Amino acid sequence: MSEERTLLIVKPDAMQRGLAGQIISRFEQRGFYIVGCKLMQITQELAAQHYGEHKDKPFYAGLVKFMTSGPVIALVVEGPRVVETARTMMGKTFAYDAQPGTIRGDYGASKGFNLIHGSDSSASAKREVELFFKPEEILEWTPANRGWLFNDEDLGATSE
Ligand code: D4T
Repeated sequence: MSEERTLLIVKPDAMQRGLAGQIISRFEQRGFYIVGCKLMQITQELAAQHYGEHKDKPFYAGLVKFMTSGPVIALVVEGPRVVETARTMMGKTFAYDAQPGTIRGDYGASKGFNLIHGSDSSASAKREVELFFKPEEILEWTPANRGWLFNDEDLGATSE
């Protein structure tokens, strides 16, 4: 099983509420590792590219206004099956609907203020990482405890 990468965004509501550290910490605790990280304010252009699939939806204007309203932290996080696992950790899209134990279910009760973005597939992850990060902004490294975080033999045996 090879490593996977996903794009996470700590959204403006989480930043304004001082929850970035707690949210990022969950991914570290789970065993995933940060290979890219930047504090930024998303521009209209970047928001339009990132949320292009939603441009005709009624919530699009509000979504772009929210996502461009203040600082975010964009992260590239790595580890086996990180795309799917991160989505499980985030919980359902609308925070009021998300299970306790998930990030959205533990910190949110809103609809659109849902704290975090995570790529929804390997293809989306590749596209979104390239949208937010230049290749030189991603650092190749392996944490010292990697061998105790993931059993690569098991992962290989169970992967499709
Ligand atoms: P993101 O992309 O922000 O991580 O969220 P999800 O992947 O979980 O959900 P999504 O792409 O379907 O929606 C993007 C973003 O739009 C907001 N939204 C969505 C909203 O305000 N009203 C709506 O009806 C929908 C479907 C919430 C997340």
